[in-house]
Amino acid sequence: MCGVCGCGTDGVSINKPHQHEENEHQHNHDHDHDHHHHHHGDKMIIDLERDILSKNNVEAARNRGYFEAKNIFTLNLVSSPGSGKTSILETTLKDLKEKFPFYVIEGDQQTLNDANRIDALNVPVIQVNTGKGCHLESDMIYDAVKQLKPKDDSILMIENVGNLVCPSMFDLGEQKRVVIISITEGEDKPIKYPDMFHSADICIINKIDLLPYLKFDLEALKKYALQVNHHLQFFEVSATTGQGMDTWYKWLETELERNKQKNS
Ligand SMILES: Nc1nc2c(ncn2[C@@H]2O[C@H](COP(=O)(O)OP(=O)(O)OP(=O)(O)O)[C@@H](O)[C@H]2O)c(=O)[nH]1
Ligand SMILES: [Mg+2]
Repeated sequence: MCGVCGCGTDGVSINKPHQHEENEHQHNHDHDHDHHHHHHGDKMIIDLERDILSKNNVEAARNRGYFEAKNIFTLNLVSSPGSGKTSILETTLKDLKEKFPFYVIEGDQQTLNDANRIDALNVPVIQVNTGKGCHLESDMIYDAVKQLKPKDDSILMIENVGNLVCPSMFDLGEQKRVVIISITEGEDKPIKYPDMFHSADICIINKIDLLPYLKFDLEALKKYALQVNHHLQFFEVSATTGQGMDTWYKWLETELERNKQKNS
């Protein structure tokens, strides 16, 4: 069990799309719930939390060193379920895959659905199924990267498990963290779930094609998000219509170049 967010880390599996199809609807339920530690009040929980996060941070540093040495520009895409992480990836890959070499790591508790969507675009992808886990951790990225074998000077997109809370605490060794919020979620999410917005470098506001149908205040969303992170940069897009995607591509290209200069 994870002492940070209470989720389990049992049953993690790393799969290539279209393989291990039997994993899609099954989950290993014979895991051992009798852990080898006992909680004596809050102290044990705090120690456990510190251990898990510091272990993750060490492994994140290892990942980051690997990405820097190979000049792989790595992004960690985080959002609540259904904000459009995979849709934004699909549109981005369709538009830019001839220009840059992309690799994708998909994180979900179960299914190969998202990996199959990326695989359909002929972009190399690995699915990490976290089982009971509600976020990706650095060692899962390390294992997935070993299978994915991204080339030097490429872009690695990591789609985290849909969850607006726990992934914020786990550095994966990425260069930039991208938080996605869709306008159907309500403008107050950044102040309700501040850690995710605080830890992000940029914020993609998705599904703006739905603005005419919703009572949603875009300026209020930005105001709330800036309250928790005044460096946050916004991109207003629709993954479906492609509206606004150019501004995000421009950012990606600029940061890619900046990252290359830094690593050379
Ligand atoms: N109208 C509209 N729908 C969108 C847009 N982007 C995504 N969707 C829809 O939103 C739903 C969820 O999209 P996904 O891309 O699967 O979302 P996700 O964040 O990857 O979801 P999880 O991986 O399950 O967390 C799908 O039905 C998409 O078609 C958009 O820009 N506009
Ligand atoms: Mg997805």
